[in-house]
Amino acid sequence: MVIKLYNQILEAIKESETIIIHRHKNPDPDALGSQGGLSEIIKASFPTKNVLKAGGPVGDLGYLAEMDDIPNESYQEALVIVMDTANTPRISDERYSKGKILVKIDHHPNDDAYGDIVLVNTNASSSSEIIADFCFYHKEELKMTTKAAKLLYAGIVGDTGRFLYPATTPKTMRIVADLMEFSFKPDEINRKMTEMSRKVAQLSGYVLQNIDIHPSGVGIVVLTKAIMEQFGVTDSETSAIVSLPSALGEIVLWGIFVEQPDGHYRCRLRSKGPIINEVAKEHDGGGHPLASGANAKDLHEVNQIIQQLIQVAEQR
Ligand SMILES: [Mn+2]
Repeated sequence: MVIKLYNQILEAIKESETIIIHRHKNPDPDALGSQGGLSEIIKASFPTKNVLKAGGPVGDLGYLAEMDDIPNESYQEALVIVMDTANTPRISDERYSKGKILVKIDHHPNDDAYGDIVLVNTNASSSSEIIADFCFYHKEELKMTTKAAKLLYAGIVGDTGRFLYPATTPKTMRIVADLMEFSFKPDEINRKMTEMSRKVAQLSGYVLQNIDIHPSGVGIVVLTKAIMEQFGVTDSETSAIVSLPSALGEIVLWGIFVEQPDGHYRCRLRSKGPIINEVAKEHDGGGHPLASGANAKDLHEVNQIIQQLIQVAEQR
């Protein structure tokens, strides 16, 4: 199944002069790594093709990939490939639908199977792993480069939490080994990805001191606008604290609720075992069974989500 899709996608790439690669909003290293990695591979393999990266600001991840300025006309005959994005509202740059052919490549559950070609592999740790596998499978025609290997490595490290999460498989490690044969410096990437600003370090201290732990094993962190202001951090900087509660043995699953400028809460849900994406789906979200995102319009809805999480934890 996957091999057939690999062939179809390679054919679509060969037939297109312009290839525009999108990814999700608020990009993480896997979104940028898979987008940038695929872009580098296509450029190296087919130097005459026009390969462009679409999407909004990349925050403090500019060391991975920068976006291109893309005129509307470029979409007319373009092959559009969307990386790492489960559903269409999450795609960065709405022009994704303006191309000739649309391809979805992702590892999240395929609830929204948009696109003419849909390659979704939920067994892959990351979209970057899929792109590396795609490239190595077609190694006669697709060229892995040092820059692509570095980006894909960063994406895999990001989505596996440095190989800590259960999505890390023997295949993930084999692919990582092959990527490490290229001459980038993995330790440098690891350090960059672990690095935090002083204000995020201080916010981490706050989170560990103030996390609420329900007897069922649910960890709860609510970051209001006032707290964010106190630490001088933005929403995108809070991604650094999402995995912190995992270190506490008594926590089984947890929610991080971050108030947004318009007053709604962005919710990140994580679990060590019990399935939490069903809760996310009921609150304008979705994602992996053990790592999902949702949105709550106010604190009342945040409390509803917390009650649902407690139910999930108590049912296990
Ligand atoms: Mn991903």
